[in-house]
Amino acid sequence: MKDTKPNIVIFYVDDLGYGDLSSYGMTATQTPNVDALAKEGIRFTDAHSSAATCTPSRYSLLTGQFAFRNDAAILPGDAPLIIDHTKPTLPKMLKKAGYKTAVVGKWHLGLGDGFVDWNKDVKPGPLELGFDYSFLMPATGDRVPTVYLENHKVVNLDPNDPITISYEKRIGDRPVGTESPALLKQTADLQHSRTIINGISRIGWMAGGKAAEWVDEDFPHVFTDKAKDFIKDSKDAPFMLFFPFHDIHVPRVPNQMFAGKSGMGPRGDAILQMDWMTGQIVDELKKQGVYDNTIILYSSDNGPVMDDGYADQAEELKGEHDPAGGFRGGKYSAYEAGTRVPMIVTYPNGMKNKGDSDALISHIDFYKSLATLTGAPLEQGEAIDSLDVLPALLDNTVDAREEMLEESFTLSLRSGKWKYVAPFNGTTPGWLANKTAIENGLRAEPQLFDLSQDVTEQINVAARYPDVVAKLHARIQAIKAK
Ligand code: NG6
Ligand code: CA
Repeated sequence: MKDTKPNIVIFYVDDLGYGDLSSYGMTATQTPNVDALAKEGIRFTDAHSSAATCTPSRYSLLTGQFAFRNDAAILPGDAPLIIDHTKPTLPKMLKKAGYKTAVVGKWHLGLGDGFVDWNKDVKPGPLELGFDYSFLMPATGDRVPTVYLENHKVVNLDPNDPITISYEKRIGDRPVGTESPALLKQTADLQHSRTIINGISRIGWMAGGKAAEWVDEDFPHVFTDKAKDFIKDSKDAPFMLFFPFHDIHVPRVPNQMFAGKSGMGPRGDAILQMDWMTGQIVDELKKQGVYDNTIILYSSDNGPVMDDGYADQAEELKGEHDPAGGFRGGKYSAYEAGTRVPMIVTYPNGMKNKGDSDALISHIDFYKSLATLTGAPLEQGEAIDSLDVLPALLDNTVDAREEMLEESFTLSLRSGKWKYVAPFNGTTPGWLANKTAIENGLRAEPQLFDLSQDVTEQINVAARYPDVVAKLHARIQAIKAK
């Protein structure tokens, strides 16, 4: 008998801000495919990535635990796997419930258990974490190695031209950005000016692996096709597809189908590309007759950033467009735009009430909500920071969290109408301090905002409500000690 458990598709866009969809107020260009999902399901207005950067957000989504518990921060491209593969994970949990699982897209959670030899089996990685199939960009588009990894193997690797990478010193004979700017499609800051591959200088140096190099402009087809193949092959089993986009992260090098189409330069074009990819995958679900029995969770890993290392004129060409949708801050920031992102849920067979929802939800809650949805058993201590908010995911009249932790370079707590940003006494990384266009929210003194009257976090009322500050600070300490 065919299993009637719903399929699960998690679309995880990279660096998409709250205001970056036409269904969330963007007027400069249109995202019809994502907007169609918003019309058919619930459009959340107070949903959050667990953190304001990529690795920590993904870490939490796949483990149901806060990234600070494992010091998970933005990883270099040669970092080991940051999730303990002997512990429970979201895909392992779903496998117990009978699911076939895959990840297709950007990984950025590290690979291997120390030094990675890209010419051998690269593991542990997603397969050891419970994915039956993986097709990855290993870290991000701006980091070497610029090759695809399918399960344990680099795709198209010529054994006579082995790959080596270094994040410390120059290796190989490829040109580098600092010396050969004429070869570049976009100029970049020093950090992103090492080995040039496909006209883009990257973070880190790479030697060998010529036949395996990716072409950035091909991403939309390559990743979409792999996702469609997985859906086709899995349509008779319940399946879970985790689809973390590379878009709209830097380098933004859209396919010619989208280049120049948004009127906002490569960043806007990357939004159109992401929208098209979403539509293609949703169409495949419909073609295979499984769309109605699929829950789609669509969101972004952190807030928006304009200049993230490459001169792609994101700021200059954005015109009136407000990527943060009116909220303060952006990617990296402790303020709301760091983690408040678009989130849409569709599930034709299971949705109770659709429309807008202002329920407070963190992506860390996908874990327990999906466990409930699929009937998967949880182990003692599994996903300790996750909350079952399934009723709110399927009904826009139902509330979710009372309290929610947000991770950035400090910790913040939403509680009722309050937003508390804990003091930051560390040293702001130099590259972040230099990003003057983004308010990172890091202050030595406590910050407290009353979001019911001040949703843009302009007036710090910490001095006026010391008792609230003390209470919320103690709550953060208690969550840390859990
Ligand atoms: C930063 C990079 C930035 C981006 C980010 C990761 C520098 C100066 N900046 O360290 O370009 O790659 O890491 O983005 O190297 S994330 O969305 O994957 O977290
Ligand atoms: Ca990101």
